[in-house]
Amino acid sequence: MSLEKLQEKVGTQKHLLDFWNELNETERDQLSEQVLSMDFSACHAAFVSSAQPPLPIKELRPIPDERHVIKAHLSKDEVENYWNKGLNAIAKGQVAAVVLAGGQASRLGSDQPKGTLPLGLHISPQDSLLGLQAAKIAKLELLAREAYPDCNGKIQWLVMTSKSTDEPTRKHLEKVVPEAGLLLEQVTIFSQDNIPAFDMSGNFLLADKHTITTSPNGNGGLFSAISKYLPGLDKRGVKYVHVYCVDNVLARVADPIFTGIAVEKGADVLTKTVERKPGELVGSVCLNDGVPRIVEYSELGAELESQKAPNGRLLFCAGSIANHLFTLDFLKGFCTPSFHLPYHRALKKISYVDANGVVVKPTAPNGIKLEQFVFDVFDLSKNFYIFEVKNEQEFAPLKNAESAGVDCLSTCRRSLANETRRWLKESGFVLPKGLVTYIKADETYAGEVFLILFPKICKDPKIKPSRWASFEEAYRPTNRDREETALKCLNREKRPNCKNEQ
Ligand code: UD2
Repeated sequence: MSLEKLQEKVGTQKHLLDFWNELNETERDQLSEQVLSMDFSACHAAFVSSAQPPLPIKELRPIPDERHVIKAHLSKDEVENYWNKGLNAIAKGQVAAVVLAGGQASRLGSDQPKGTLPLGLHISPQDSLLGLQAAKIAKLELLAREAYPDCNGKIQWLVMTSKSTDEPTRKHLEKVVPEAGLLLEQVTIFSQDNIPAFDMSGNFLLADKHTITTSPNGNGGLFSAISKYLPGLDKRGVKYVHVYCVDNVLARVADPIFTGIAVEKGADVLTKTVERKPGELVGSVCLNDGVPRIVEYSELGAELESQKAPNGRLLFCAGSIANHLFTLDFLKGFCTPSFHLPYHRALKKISYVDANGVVVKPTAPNGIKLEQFVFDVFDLSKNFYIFEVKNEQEFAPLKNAESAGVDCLSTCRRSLANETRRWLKESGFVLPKGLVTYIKADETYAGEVFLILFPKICKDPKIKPSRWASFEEAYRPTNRDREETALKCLNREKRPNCKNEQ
């Protein structure tokens, strides 16, 4: 490609070619290829339009009570009914899970993708976020097969990466997917697009003399990137697509209760929330002019942010944890390769090559990255629900380096250990104080381990399932403990079950 042609293509961004004469053949090829692959006017238009808030605020209201399912308010039977409906959908192969793993983990400061980092749990294959998720999927498939022996549904797992996370994520999945007992065929890895980064005036930046700086186009880049896989999912009979962030160590991947609510309510979009407390800087799910959306803390304004409802909770109490469920029909309604959402601006410190060819590492934000947000499609929903769960049971994200002291590796481990302790306690076992234990995800999905294992153990004392080992090592229940739990389990098993449900 001649220099003249490239100059024509870059238009006003001529500085991108300032170092052409210094580049070797390979570097010239790389820069030419990047320039030719970019739509300069579309990028410029995205920069200009992102100056305005993507979705202007009109009138904000909370999600009405009848569309706000609160797990803590459900009876045991209701929970079980939703669980059974979700498990039934899994058994029929109707559920897919999509993990958003394209983020650059800049706050964590790791050069390895978050999903692949060792968590320090020392249990293989789950000692990474992706490993843990793979094991949960395998466990759910097993639970679904046990409940519906005639069905052999697989959960399709789609992993969205980006240019920088793709290769290491693929390598890691090649290892943990078979270890967890999943088939590589049920995993689809695809990459979202990148978009150029800008200086404050809208000029493109050079990362080095032959590379234009780009970054992933936000987790809302999912919808164009996934579009080509939707026909395949449709063919397999998938109806429900769980979309969640890679960084939540307590994420209940393909949660049957979540899916069960979508099945029962006929919801096309459902999002998990946790109760927002005063001053918490999280986005709130609400209605804007009657249409569902997430507003930032700053967009709510001081008055609405702290306003209380008659029940004593915050009026805007639905804190978003980036955990959504879409029906496949909903996605099929708008996902195309060229679909994009309005861009949001994020001010960032972006290294760049200055006019002298020197790489500058700024100490204060000097540039703008554009991002689409996955939840900006909520306004397309025709039947929207929120499902409120407990923060400590389902949300412990890995966002920061250890020095931050919050949302870091040690807090993730602590949350997982606390949740394990709670599961054990609910099953009648109290772990000795100070003892930290984790139950492998192939032993339990969300604490139901004892329902499955104890009746077997009690009926046949010779059975010592190997998957029981980690718990046995930590705490040896007495026979009386076992009998009591078995009794509870057996009583529970007498409830009408879902085997014939279709
Ligand atoms: C996200 C949510 C926020 C809140 C919070 C809770 C969005 C836009 N924001 O904010 O509402 O619920 O999580 O933890 O969802 N990712 C990609 N590609 C990208 C950028 C991000 O796949 O281009 C993934 C990333 O790997 C992660 C997830 O999206 O799994 C969330 O990204 P984040 O950590 O940048 O989002 P955060 O914490 O600002």
